[in-house]
Amino acid sequence: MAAHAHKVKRYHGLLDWLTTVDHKKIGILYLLAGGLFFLVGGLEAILIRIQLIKPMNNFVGADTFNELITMHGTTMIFLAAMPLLFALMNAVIPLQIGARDVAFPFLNALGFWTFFFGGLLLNISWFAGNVPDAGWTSYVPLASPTYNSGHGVDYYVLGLQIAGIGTLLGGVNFMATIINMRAPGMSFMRMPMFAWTIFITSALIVFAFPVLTVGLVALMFDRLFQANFFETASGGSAVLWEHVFWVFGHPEVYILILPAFGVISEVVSTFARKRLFGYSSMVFATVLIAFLGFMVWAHHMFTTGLGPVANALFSIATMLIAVPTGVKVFNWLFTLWGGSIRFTAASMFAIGFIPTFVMGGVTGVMLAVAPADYQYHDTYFVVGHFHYVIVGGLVFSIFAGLHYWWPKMFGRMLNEWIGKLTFWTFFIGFHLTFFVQHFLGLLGMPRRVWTYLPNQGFDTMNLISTIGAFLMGVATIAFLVNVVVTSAKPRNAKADAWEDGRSLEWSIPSPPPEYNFKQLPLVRGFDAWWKEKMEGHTEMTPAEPPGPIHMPSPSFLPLIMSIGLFIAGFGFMYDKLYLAIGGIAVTLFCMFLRSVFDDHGFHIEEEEQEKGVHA
Ligand code: HEM
Ligand SMILES: [Cu+2]
Repeated sequence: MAAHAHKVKRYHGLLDWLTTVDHKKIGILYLLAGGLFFLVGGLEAILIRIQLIKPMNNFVGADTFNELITMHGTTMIFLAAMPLLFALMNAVIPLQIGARDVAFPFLNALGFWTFFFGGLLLNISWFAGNVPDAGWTSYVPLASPTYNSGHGVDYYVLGLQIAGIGTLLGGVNFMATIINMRAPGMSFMRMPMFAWTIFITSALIVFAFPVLTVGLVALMFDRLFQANFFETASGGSAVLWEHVFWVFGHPEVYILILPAFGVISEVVSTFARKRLFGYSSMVFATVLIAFLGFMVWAHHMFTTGLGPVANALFSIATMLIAVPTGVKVFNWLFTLWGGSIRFTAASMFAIGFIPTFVMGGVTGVMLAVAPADYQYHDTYFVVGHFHYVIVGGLVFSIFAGLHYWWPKMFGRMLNEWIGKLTFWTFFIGFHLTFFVQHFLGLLGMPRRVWTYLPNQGFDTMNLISTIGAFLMGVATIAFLVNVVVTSAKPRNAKADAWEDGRSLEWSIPSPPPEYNFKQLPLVRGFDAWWKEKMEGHTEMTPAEPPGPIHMPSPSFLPLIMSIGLFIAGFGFMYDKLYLAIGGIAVTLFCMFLRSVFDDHGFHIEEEEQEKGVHA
């Protein structure tokens, strides 16, 4: 214990989770919180579907219905889908690039707690009796103080601002991590595909989230301080909000789907026991999708009256995205082609993803035809389309990623039988729910309607859609049962849990020790671990000698800083200036403490490290 004298307090149990800056533990926190919000968003979806199960139903009132669709969409996108992706990013990326943690562990913890408290603030609105009800897009003037004077939309505006800080910090962190923390020898073009998609997604976050933040601040000023950014009568512009929202909103859907593409590439390649086909074209397709993703936002506004020239340009740009996306789809098919495919729960979700996502993509191209969109816009065809890409795409891949990396995160393999039951009930439930919605839309059923008249051809398909939603509910319960059943099993998953692992995370124990790698590995090619195995090595070649390992200190500050913002949110909303100032003061004081007291961290000495070269 000679050289490194800094005594750092290490916590255990709950205090350990409240102070951790370890990416593996932060990944599990994102999984818990994101999973909880997925269940909340899923319950809201079930309630929506019960209301729409038959014409003229009054299971819930019209106002509650508006609150349900608003909270369902907002919760699922910001508080469930993205945090679940952050769970996989935190659990896997440092391991895949051969690092001991992310570039900024403290910031990583702050990112999690600001997301969590922002999400909490938003959902407390259900108990405050003031729930956001202007749709997840919160269009003005519906969301402006003139037409929406309650505090509902304030919860949306303030909750998303706080949660958005977390996402932005995450984007900055993972960009810095992937640029600076790659193991010796891991050049960019040797990185696993998942790491590439996370790198590009982080760049999208850095460019898109500030746009949303600016919009939310302007809407907050309109609502809380009588500004007129979007008040048409006072010289503001309602269409401006739509532009601001979708300049963020469309890249947001790529922030969701690019990581999903990365998961599919990993899972398909591992379970086909084949190198990913067209690796370089996959990388360039990802970059191209991200770039074009910023050029298409107005396809959500074809009917707003932007004019034929603008509509034509955004229509063409949107269709262009189908090309790099098609490249990815064919590369997955060619990876499977000729492979010795193993059908595990993970690979079934990945293989089920491909045709399902393509169906969502193709209806996307249909929607990109501006004249035709005058028919599709704001109908159930649109609801069917985006659920095919978000649920059929993203949620399928999250299930694939969780079944695939669960042994690495928890040291136990999920039960395969229950896993396959989860797949089939979710797959069938999904297509039952959303396929018919395309036809409901073509028959003219608008979205966001609380109920509908009988005998317009909507009845049977709405019944089918609701039955499908319940089946997806059954699948989700099956997954939860699997989690509980598996947690009772011994922690005996192997390092290379699927025996066909290709990237670095499968070269270290399941779960990895706190410091991940005893000695950082030397990477000698793409599919680094597979390459070593094919040359008969049972471990990675070390890139450094063994020695003491430096670790960052745990800290309460990220939690307290986020609680400060949470309190300030209430202060601003209910005009309690002392609360607003008090909350901000707490946050600023923590920042002051963090900036004046150096964190020297601590060292794990060699003798404390687990035995075995890279154990
Ligand atoms: C898992 C099962 C799900 C079901 C059964 C479901 C069902 C629905 C339904 C019926 C609507 C339309 C409400 C209407 O316009 O009348 C809706 C809206 C929406 N859903 Fe889902 N959904 C599910 C999952 C998801 C997921 C995972 C996401 C995102 C990650 C999502 C995002 C949205 C969004 C953004 C809206 C639009 C809300 C609005 O109009 O403001 N949904 N959902
Ligand atoms: Cu879009």
